[in-house]
Amino acid sequence: MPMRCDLITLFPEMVLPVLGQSILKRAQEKGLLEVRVRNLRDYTLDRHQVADDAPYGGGAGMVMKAEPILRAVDALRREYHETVPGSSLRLLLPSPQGRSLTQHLAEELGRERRRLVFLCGHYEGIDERVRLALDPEEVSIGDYVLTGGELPALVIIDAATRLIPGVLGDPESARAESFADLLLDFPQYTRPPEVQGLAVPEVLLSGDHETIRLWRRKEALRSTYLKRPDLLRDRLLNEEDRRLLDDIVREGARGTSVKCGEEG
Ligand code: 6GU
Repeated sequence: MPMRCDLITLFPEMVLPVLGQSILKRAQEKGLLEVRVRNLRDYTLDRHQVADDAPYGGGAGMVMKAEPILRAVDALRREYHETVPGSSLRLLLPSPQGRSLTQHLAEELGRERRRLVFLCGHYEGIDERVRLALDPEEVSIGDYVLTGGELPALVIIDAATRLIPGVLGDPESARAESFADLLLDFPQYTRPPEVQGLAVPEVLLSGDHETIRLWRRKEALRSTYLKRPDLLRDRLLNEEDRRLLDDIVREGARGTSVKCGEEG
């Protein structure tokens, strides 16, 4: 079951190149992700295809008109109702006023069977009647202001797509990485064995899988303890994690790169 998305935007050219690269591209080729990008201008009725206008009450900037967006959603409903009777849409409105995007929400969206329809606003905002008429779910990607919903929509799609089984080559990688169990990543190294006098920790060359597993777990805990202690605060640690963390605290804050021979 692929994750199905529709992006409604005034700027298709802002999102298409991103969807055509790397893992998002491969996920689509594998049939695990489907993204359709709709140009909002196609849902205007006037000769000049105007999708924005000055705000009532005055003030700077432009406001996205409600009707083209409502018409676009209406067209999607009809279109998908024809192909899959009873299928419904999950309307998402990227907005700094929304609930925060978390790993938990990304997982949920990756499993969603309904189509995800992203209503991408731009400029000073969207006519409030879009919210009143459609009651979309507002999702924020952080406490800062962006120029539009296109980049957040891509961020949300990216975060959800990499969690779909089969998207990443190794099923371990989605799980082991940052935040999957709410720990930061352990440090990674690749060839050559030395770069500007900096060596690869010897344990990683040892071939001893259990020792490597413990080292990585410890470094993930260390990185989290040093950089994001809030992630450890209300977390139940198992016996092994507690022992590793005790070691880390005793060793003191001395960065994430641990020289070999200093272990145990
Ligand atoms: Cl989701 N949209 C917009 N337009 N700005 C944002 C945002 C979303 N999240 C943070 N800033």
